[in-house]
Amino acid sequence: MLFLGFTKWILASLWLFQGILGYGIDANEALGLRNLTRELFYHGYSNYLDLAFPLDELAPLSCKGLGPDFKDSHNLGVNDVRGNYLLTLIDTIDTLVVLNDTEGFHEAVRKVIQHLTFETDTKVQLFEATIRILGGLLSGHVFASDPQYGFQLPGYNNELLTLATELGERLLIAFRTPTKIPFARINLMKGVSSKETNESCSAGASSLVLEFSMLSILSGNPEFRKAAENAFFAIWNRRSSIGLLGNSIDVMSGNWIYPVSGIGAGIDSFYEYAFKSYILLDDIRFLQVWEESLSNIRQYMSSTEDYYYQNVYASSGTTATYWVDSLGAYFPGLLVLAGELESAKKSHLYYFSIYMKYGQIPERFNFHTKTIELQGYPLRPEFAESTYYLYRATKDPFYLEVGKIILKNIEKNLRTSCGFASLDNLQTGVRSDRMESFFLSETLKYLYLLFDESNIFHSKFQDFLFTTEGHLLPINTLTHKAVNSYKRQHPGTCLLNPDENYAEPSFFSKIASREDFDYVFEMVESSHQHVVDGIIDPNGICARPRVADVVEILYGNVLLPPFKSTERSMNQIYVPTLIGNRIRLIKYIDNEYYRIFKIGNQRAGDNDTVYLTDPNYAMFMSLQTLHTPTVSAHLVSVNTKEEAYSEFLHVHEGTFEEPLQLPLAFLNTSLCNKLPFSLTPGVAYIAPTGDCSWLQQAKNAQKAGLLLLLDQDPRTNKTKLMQESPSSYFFGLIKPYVPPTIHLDSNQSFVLQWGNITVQKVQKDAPCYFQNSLIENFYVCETCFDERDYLINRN
Ligand code: DMJ
Repeated sequence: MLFLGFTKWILASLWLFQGILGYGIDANEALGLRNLTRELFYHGYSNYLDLAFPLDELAPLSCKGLGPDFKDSHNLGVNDVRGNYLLTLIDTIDTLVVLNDTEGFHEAVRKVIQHLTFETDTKVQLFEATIRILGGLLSGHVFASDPQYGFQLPGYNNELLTLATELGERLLIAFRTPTKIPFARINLMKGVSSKETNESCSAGASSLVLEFSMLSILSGNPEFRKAAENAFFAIWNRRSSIGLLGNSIDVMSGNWIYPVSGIGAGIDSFYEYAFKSYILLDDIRFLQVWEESLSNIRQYMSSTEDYYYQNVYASSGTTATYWVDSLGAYFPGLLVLAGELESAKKSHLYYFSIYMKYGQIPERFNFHTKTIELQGYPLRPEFAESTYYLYRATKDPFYLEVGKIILKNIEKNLRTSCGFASLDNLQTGVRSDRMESFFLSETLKYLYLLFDESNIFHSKFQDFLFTTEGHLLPINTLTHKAVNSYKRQHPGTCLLNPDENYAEPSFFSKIASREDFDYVFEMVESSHQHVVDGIIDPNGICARPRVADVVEILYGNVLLPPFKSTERSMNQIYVPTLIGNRIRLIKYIDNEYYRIFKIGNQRAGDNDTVYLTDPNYAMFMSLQTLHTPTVSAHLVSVNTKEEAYSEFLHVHEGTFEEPLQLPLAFLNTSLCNKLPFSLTPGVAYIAPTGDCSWLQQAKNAQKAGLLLLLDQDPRTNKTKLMQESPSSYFFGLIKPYVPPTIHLDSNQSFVLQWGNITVQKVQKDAPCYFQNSLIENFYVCETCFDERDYLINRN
């Protein structure tokens, strides 16, 4: 009861924000949200200073300070980050700059100078010490020292840089391994213990380049950059034959310990630092790593068209786990930075749909069972971070709305009397007494920037880069010169999609009106009616569509409901009958073509293919049916609703009434790898058993052009359906129907083309007759369109 109760409560609170998506947030409201973010920040920060400082973290339920767990050295979740070194203060230092709080910033710098010492007997994680402490100190130094930004501290004598250099020197010891891959943990006072584990995660060992390079640039000592760079490439050079990194590695031998690849926990910031190091240092080698990585991510990890990315075995690229983690929500932001805007939007939508399902993004969400695997929410920033990047790139008000939902949810559900609590279990609402430093360093920083259009980092000082902990590092000739010998301009690389590079704020959401908006929610089995409802203005005050550009075609008796509804399977739409089905078309920008944007109840996007499967028109199929061995087949397509692995594959109801007559061909390679050739239409193929999952084989078969998947071995009659890997299946390909296209010819007549069948022209507003009389009573009218339908499509 409690379980459901809390979820409902969260969702109920989200309902407060319904009805506004798509109307935009005006400047006043954005200002209000910015100020609310500011208020939340100071609630957390002042309480930290009053109740916790100089300890590392604030305990938001017991209202006290927290340092390392000295009693239990194995408590890594705590000891990896709390080094007894003013963690929250240092991590927060440049958020004060972003908030334009000069006095607060100066006060913070003075406190650090007065209290910080690294002569402390604590063992910390190299990565955490680097991104939170070193990053914070370096960023603080840049603003305290350089007058051009307006935050210079009077009397400042490079103390933060001196402290950063001291920390860097202590950390350098961890890099002394035969592989140059650093140990994951180091005692600040004593160095690396002889009993220290050899295991380090890839992200932890490799994503140190930004901070260490900046330290070299500012201190003049090249050793820091060299060490971090060696570690980065030592990890990269151990990628598998298909270009994938493992999750954790033995720093002494260089052998992978957990050879599973992904974009989330354990590897995440490797990719981030590949691309960002290229930006900061203008070093082409990092760009090459990023480009190769992205291509491999897309090939092996991307599920269902870039909406989410799964963990795969590094050696084979086959599925290893069935969850996405909340850390992976940074990836859309990184994709934006790298100019991959379309993929970024999709991936962000996927996380958004999870967010709306639970009112937070759980640590792990199982994309197969569509349930939570790890229940916590420790105030992480990644989703807000990506939302921020996407807003800067698109200026789509949808992202402001998302930010507003995140912010209000934090305020309503996570605020305590002295700070902000994490959630131990986001479904029961059980809280934990912890406010990680990244909440002030990143989560609220990104939200503040999201709402603060006039922030100096959006105008005068755009040449800054956020580290993985959200610390601001300047990009300038100094950083670019640091690796002069590699400096090269890479042709064809841009930071943003050129189309949207100069995005202006808009009142309407393009994102919320995408045709895949519902689809992504279905992928995670989330209800979002309250979101969609808000897209459409019930009072009709939205921009009006161009009426004449939308037409509707009705077949047969329009009073009859469709006999069977149209069905979507991924990017294919099956239309079981034309009778009574409405097809809506919208004019292309070039004014020559109409594109179908809705068929029956299905919205059709640019990448969709429409298949008419109306048995009345079976003649078309028989024209292409070939003869020889008989194979019984089930029609299989992609579907998101069924059980088991059927988010990818779904057996349509009923087999073909008549067994298909198809020539058989045998493949000598399994479908575990992508076929190097395309399958021939009209031929059924038998593939040998592969040792990867059935799902993987089916996906590869689909890429090769498969329309039908046979679940039955015609020789043994053995049916193996919907089982997990590895198993033997048979794949066939036939193209009994080809997609119809409709366009307007030079005489302003509609033309329906259906494969190589001769089609008749159809006069507008007149009944039409096809040559073979298969389609009767074809009507076109210009006015029967529904404004709502138009508004939820993107034209
Ligand atoms: C932050 O400390 C950093 O963003 C890091 O890269 C991983 N994620 C945490 C917050 O979730």
